[in-house]
Parts: sequence; C-alpha cells; structure tokens
Amino acid sequence: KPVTLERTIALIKPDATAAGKATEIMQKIEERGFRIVDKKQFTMTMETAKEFYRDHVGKPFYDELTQWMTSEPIWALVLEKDSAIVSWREAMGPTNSIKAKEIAPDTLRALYGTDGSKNALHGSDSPANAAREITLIFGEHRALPSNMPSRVASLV
Ligand code: DGI
Repeated sequence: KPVTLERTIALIKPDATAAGKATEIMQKIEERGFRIVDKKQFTMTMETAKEFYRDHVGKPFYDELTQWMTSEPIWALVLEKDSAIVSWREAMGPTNSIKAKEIAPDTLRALYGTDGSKNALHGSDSPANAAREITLIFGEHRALPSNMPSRVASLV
C-alpha cells in the first residue's frame, strides 16, 4: 500500500510541560521516526483554544479543557512522517492516560499523562483538522509537506 508523507500537530500539554518532560518527549518523537519541522513554546490564548477545540463545544469537559490548556505554557510541534496523522495517534495511545497505562504501557500518554482529562499530548484526528490546527498555531506555510506540488508551486 502506498504511503503518503503527511504533517500533523503535536501539543505537549501543561502537565508534561510543567513536569519538565518536553525535551525527553521530543527525543521519543524523533526515535519513532517523525521529523520535527517546527516547534514553539507558548501559552495558548482562550481565543485560540476555542478555535482549536471548536469540535468539542457543548461537551461536559469543554470548559475544564479550555481553561487548563490556557493556564500554563505548552509546546506545539509540527510533525512530518509517512501517514503522520494516524501514526502520531498510535504513538500517543488512548485518550485516557489511566487506561493507556493499563492497556498500552509503551505509548506516550501512558508514560507522561496524568489522568482521563490531563493526558500530556494532543494529536490531530484527521487530515482536515491537522491542516486547520497547524495553520492556527503556526500559519498556513507549515501545513503541507515539502514534497507536495501545491507547496512547490507556491514557492516558484
Ligand atoms: O483526540 P483525543 O485528544 O484523544 O480526544 P478528544 O479529541 O475526544 O478530546 C480532547 C481532549 O479532551 C482529550 O485529549 C482529553 C479531554 N477529554 C476527552 N474526553 C474526555 C475528556 N476529558 C474528560 N474529563 N472526560 C472525557 O470523557
């Protein structure tokens, strides 16, 4: 089956960032075959958090999630790899870090996550959301892999 070079976004959330784990996590990301195309540490504004998590408006955990994600510095990374979107979600493991520790102990949420809501890492869940999230945090120029014709054309 042919593979496609993709980009996705990873966020190292407040729990893992405050615990001083960002550098170690970036090493593990590279060990797992991802190229870190760009990275930055910043504190997310509530305006950005509301756009980032717009698919979750109205869910019971939405207010707690957006408050937490804007409360402390985080890291954002643009990751590139063949099938990066699915591959990064597999590397993170289950959403609930307690469950991850039980059923997928070698995943990054098992290793670095706190609980069912504070789970150390974010990864985009679809190509459309990967492009939307990268554009929101880094700008449109980071959204597409460097080998894509549309990007090459835009640089001519
Ligand atoms: O794509 P994921 O991050 O794995 O999960 P998601 O997009 O469904 O949810 C976004 C984040 O919201 C997730 O990383 C942690 C939090 N969350 C998701 N489901 C629940 C939750 N938090 C609580 N407290 N309870 C939930 O059921």
